[in-house]
Amino acid sequence: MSEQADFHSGFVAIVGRPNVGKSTFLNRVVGEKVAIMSNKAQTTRNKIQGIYTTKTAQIVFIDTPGIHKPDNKLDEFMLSSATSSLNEVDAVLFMVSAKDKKGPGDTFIIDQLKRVKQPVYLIVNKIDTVHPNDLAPFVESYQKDMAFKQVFPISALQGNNVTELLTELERELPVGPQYYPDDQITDHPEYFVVSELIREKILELTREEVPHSVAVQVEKMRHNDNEKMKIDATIVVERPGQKGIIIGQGGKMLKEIGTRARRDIERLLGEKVYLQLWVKVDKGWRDNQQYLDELGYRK
Ligand code: GDP
Ligand code: MG
Ligand code: K
Repeated sequence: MSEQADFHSGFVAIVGRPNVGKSTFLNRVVGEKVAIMSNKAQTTRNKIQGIYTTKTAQIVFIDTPGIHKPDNKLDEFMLSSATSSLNEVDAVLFMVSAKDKKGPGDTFIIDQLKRVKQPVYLIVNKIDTVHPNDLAPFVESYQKDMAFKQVFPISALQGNNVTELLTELERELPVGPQYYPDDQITDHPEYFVVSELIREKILELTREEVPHSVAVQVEKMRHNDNEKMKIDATIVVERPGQKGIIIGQGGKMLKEIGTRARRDIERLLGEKVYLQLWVKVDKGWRDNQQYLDELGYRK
């Protein structure tokens, strides 16, 4: 796919205290089916929660759990990986509930967000529950703590102002490719989630050495003779160096990616899986339309 000058895409993280309405928002934006499916695949960090695709843009929403005051070592680890992931996305939505007073939980999140270089939007959800006059002082109580790129009062439940927010995000995201096929999500959700789980392990294990643009194509998923689900998937990278990193010394890295991905896929599908991974270099894969068609990507 040649990157069209008018197609924007990128990753948007949603953070906020429990019950502010993050899932409700995602369900409204991407459709219940996808959001529920992703919850099933809930595993580690940076779970993709939903993908919003139009003719001109693709917004990939990422859930960022673990942003709360740590009280043990695991929490600390979760927090540091969560905050560092906030610098890898293109924009951050900080969602609060107009129904609830600002609490220590919000203040803690704000302290983390102050260190984020990406644009941070304040999303004031549940405006259907408050009097319009109360909105301004509520917003000010947050704005005195930090500067937000923009403030969006919304009702995820009723839909108010959600379209406007999506339009702003489309504009904010850089020009880029359509990372994910739109049809595969609904037609073959398991293919999509499986490829996502593999991709997640690659990014998790290789850190910054392999870019987010790495593609994973699930070629086949079928039961073989001994009833095990056999999955073949190809990891597509742009440079031989990246292939080397993914394979690792003596194939160690690829094995680890496969082991971790298989565990999550088995949990997702509820059955034993035999996972075979291949790595392929395609220098211009993002420019090659025929190849992208094969992968299920759209122009
Ligand atoms: P999450 O924990 O941040 O994912 O929050 P949920 O999406 O699960 O929502 C928590 C509760 O708030 C649910 O009962 C939702 O129905 C409710 N809720 C979410 N958005 C709104 C809204 O815009 N208005 C109202 N009145 N309730 C909402
Ligand atoms: Mg939720
Ligand atoms: K998803």
